[in-house]
Amino acid sequence: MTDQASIDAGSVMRTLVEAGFGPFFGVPCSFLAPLVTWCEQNAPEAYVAANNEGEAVAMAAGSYLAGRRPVVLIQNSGLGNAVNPFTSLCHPMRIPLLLLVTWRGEPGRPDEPQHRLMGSITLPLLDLMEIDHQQISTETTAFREQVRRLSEDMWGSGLSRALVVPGGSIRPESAALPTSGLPPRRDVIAAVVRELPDDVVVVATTGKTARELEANHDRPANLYVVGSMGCASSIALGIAGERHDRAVVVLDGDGAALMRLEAMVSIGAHRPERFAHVLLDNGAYESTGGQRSNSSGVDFLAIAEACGYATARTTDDAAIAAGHTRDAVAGGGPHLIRVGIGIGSDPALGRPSKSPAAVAERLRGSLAARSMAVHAVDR
Ligand SMILES: Cc1ncc(C[n+]2csc(CCOP(=O)(O)OP(=O)(O)O)c2C)c(N)n1
Repeated sequence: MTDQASIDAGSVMRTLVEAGFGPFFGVPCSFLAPLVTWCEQNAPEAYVAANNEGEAVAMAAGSYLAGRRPVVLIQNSGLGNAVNPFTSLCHPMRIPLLLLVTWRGEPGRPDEPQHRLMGSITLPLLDLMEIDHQQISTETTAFREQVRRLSEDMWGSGLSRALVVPGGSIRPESAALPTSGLPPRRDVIAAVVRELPDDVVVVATTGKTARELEANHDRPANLYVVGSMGCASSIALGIAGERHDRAVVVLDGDGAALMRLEAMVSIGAHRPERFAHVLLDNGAYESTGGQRSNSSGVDFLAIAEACGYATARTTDDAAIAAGHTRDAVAGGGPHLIRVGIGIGSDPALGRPSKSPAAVAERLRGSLAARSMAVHAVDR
């Protein structure tokens, strides 16, 4: 258990930059939100938004080769995406990166179930990767000394080093989220899901999409992908591949879709017919504090078409999105429906009440019940 002492984001960034570190490559975590927001507001050129954590490590490695002293900012769940470039790129090439990794699921602190296992293996995993680590100092002078020593050690050894960031270590700054005239995620989810038949499987991506679906429209054919960000559309494809009798809708986010863009290639290649890929695009990682994603420069419709989706449409209107989804589940897919949504959600939005295992088992039950009926008819 750690205490709640904290250091402000500006002190962290200024100390690192004064010690020669930068640029910063990352994928947000709410524990790191103050740092990313500080960069967006004060030094946008210093922060490079990666689409997944492995990419952040690889870009940082390139930046080191080009003469910089890069820093990687990620959530510990994203260590799973970063293991390969750390172990088979940075280690053999002796490319030393400074890693600021959060500690979701820290033993002894309450957190979500998807963070429990990674929380308990975060430090051993860093040990296995030969990345020496220490907890971030939350006192300004001690932090400066910590960075000075780390820096000496890293450049001497050629090995990466990590500062582990428990919840609350870096002080949040009040960051006003941008507003737009676009519909909130909650309204689009309501419009899309309300009219779907009960047997349509709905797979919701990590973060507030899954939380809003559970809080407002819980049903047995739903799956809440609470962790494994970016995997929702692949899970949906896996279900659709087995169950041609069931329509599948995936409620995706722009950040999640970009994290595993390869999923669209597979969806286009396998062409599930009753498949609606509803991409809720707010241009941000809203669930972790509204940091900018790379989606503003991305034409998801063109990507879908190039990957082999049967149709790709875009709208900023909840009712039109619902109509497109209704059409899509009838067949002729796969279909992409990109929906422009605003940033923002209900501040009182709760945490999931059901365990991930219970939700998965319930969906399996829903699929099994129907499959026995299908087999009975077959016989
Ligand atoms: C591998 C991994 N990296 C980072 C996170 C932290 N995280 C949870 S939700 C989220 C934002 C998702 O963004 P998007 O898909 O655009 O949906 P939005 O929150 O904007 O609705 C992030 C970065 C995570 N859960 N897993």
